[in-house]
Amino acid sequence: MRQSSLSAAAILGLTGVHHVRAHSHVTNIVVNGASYDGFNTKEDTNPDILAAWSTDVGPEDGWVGLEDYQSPDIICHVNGTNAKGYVTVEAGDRISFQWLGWPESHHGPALTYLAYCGDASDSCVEVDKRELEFFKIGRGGLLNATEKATDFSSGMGIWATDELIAKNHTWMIEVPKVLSPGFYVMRHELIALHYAMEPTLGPQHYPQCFNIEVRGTGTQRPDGIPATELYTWGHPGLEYDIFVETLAPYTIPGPTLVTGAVGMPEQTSSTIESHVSAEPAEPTRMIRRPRQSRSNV
Ligand SMILES: *[C@@H]1O[C@H](CO)[C@@H](O)[C@H](O)[C@H]1NC(C)=O
Ligand SMILES: *[C@@H]1O[C@H](CO)[C@@H](O)[C@H](O)[C@H]1NC(C)=O
Ligand SMILES: *[C@@H]1O[C@H](CO)[C@@H](O)[C@H](O)[C@H]1NC(C)=O
Ligand SMILES: [Cu+2]
Repeated sequence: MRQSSLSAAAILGLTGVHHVRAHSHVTNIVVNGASYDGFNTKEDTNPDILAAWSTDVGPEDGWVGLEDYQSPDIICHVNGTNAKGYVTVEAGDRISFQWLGWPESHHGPALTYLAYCGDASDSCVEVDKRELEFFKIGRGGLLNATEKATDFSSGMGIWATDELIAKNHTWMIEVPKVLSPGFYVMRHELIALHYAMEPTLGPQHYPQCFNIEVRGTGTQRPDGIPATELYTWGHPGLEYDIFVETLAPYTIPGPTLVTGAVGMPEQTSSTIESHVSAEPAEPTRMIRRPRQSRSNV
C-alpha cells in the first residue's frame, strides 16, 4: 500500500471530515443579476423548460469516477439529458455558478468548457451529446501551495474549491469576448481529489451542463474535443496527492485554455436582482426552398 493512501485514509478517518451523503450540484446560475434555476436533483419533478440539463444523479448528488472517463456520463453527469431552454449572454459576460454547498474535504480544481451546437435556438436541444466538442474557457486549480485554506483543512494548499467555499459556494467565469455568436453547451465541473490516490476510488467529477446563447461580435469558434476524451487516468492533475507536506506543482487536467479566455476572473459576489426562467428553444422551422425552375432541362 502506498504511503499517500495511508495518510489520506488516516487523515479522513481521524478528523471524520468525510461525509457520506451530501455531495452537491449547481442550484442556479447568475448572469447580470438574473438568476436561473439549475436542475434540482432533490425534487421528483423539475420545470420542463430549464437551461440546466437533467440527470439521473439522484438526491445524493454523487459523482462520475475514473471508470467513466470514456462513458457518456462524463459529458453532462449521470444520464445527462439535453435541456429544453437556454440563457442568453453577451460574449464577455460573467456567469456565477451557485453550488448547494461544498464539502471542505473535497479539494480540487474548478473547470468550465463550452461546446458549439449551432445557430438555431434548439440546436443544443437536439444535439447528440457524444458529438459535442468541448473547449476550455475557465479554470482554477491550486491557488496557493504553501498555505492551508483553514486551520482545520483536511488537505494541503488552497484550491479553487476552497475559494468557492469562501465565496458563498459560488464560482465565477467569464464568457470569452472573442467567442462567435451561437448556441453552446456550457459544462462546468468541480473535481474532488481527496481519494485521487486510491486507484479503486479515484477523483470525483461533478459536471453540470447548461445551454447558453452567446451574442456579440466575436469571431472565434475554438476547436474542441469530445468530453469522453478530456481525461485519462494517470494524468498528474488527476492522480495527485493533496495530503503530502510539500505539494507537487499542480497541472490542471483537460485541454489548455483557449486563446482569449480569462482563466479565472476575480471571484466577486454576484447579487441576485431577479429570478428569471430560461428561454424555451423554438423548434427549427423547415425552410422551404423556392422551387427550381425546370424550364431549361
Ligand atoms: C440511466 O439510464 C439507463 C437507461 O435508461 C437506466 O437503465 C439507468 O438506470 C439510468 N441510471 C440511473 C442512475 O438512473
Ligand atoms: C501563498 O500565501 C502566502 C501567505 O499568505 C503568500 O506569502 C504567498 O505569496 C502565496 N502564494 C501565492 C502563489 O499566492
Ligand atoms: C449565499 O447564497 C445563498 C443562495 O443563493 C443566498 O441565499 C445568500 O443570500 C448568499 N449569501 C451571501 C452572503 O451572499
Ligand atoms: Cu462528495
